[in-house]
Amino acid sequence: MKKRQTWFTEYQTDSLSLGLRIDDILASETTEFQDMLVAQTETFGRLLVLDGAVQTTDKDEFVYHEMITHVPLFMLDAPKKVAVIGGGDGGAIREILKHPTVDEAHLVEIDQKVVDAARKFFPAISVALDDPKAHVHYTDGIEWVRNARDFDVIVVDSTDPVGPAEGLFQADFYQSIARALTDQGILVAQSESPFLHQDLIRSMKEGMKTAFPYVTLYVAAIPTYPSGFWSFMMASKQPVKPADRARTASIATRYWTPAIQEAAFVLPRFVGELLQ
Ligand code: AG3
Repeated sequence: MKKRQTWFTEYQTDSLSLGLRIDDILASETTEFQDMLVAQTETFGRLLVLDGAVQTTDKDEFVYHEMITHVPLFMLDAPKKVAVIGGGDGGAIREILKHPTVDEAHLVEIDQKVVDAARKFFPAISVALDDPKAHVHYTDGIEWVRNARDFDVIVVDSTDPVGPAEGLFQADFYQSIARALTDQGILVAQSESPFLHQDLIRSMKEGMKTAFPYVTLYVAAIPTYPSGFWSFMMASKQPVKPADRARTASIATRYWTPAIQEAAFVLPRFVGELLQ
């Protein structure tokens, strides 16, 4: 049979795009907050797009979801209370619940339609959302964090800093996260591409520094995101280092390893310079 010649294109900048040939469009709707598309691609399996930006695919989601969660969680001996702001697909919650000490994993997603689509079209990603330890809140993460307390890790699994996620990149949000964390608590936020979003990375660092003395960056390869090279920013009130259990933990992962726990912070010179 002839292959369908329909393509999805993400316009990553005004002069750069990523194209994926798609076999089928599974959902396309405008929610209260954003445009959402779910499509079947040849190369990456199912694809979730919000406001024209690739959020996740079946084939490479493991990189992002493992790295945004295990790296901060393995800095602590026994993380118990964890929250994910955004991340409606549930991938971060799935990884967080692989840590046996976690007894509460909160997902704070503004757009219920994203969670509904994840349950329907991405069962392997959303699989943990029905776990009794998972608590799903459909509300604005900025509001929710204001009243949150005693969290060990808060993960900001946001879309790009335009539209609904804009406030998730601002200093006052980081300050309210600092109040929601324990003294040993850790903030991690996806921080876009070191090739394409250098000003953003610098401004996130300045914003986090208003609330946290320690701010670092680590990286991972994510083929469907702009430039394929992605970063995560981590902030804490005290210096952090991998817990002993990071070396011995038997946790099912495909990207994260005990060596990557440390190696991910080894930065190319041009990336390290973004933090100076
Ligand atoms: N959220 C971060 C995606 C940013 C990608 N940007 C882009 N394609 N322009 C991922 C959600 C996964 N839980």
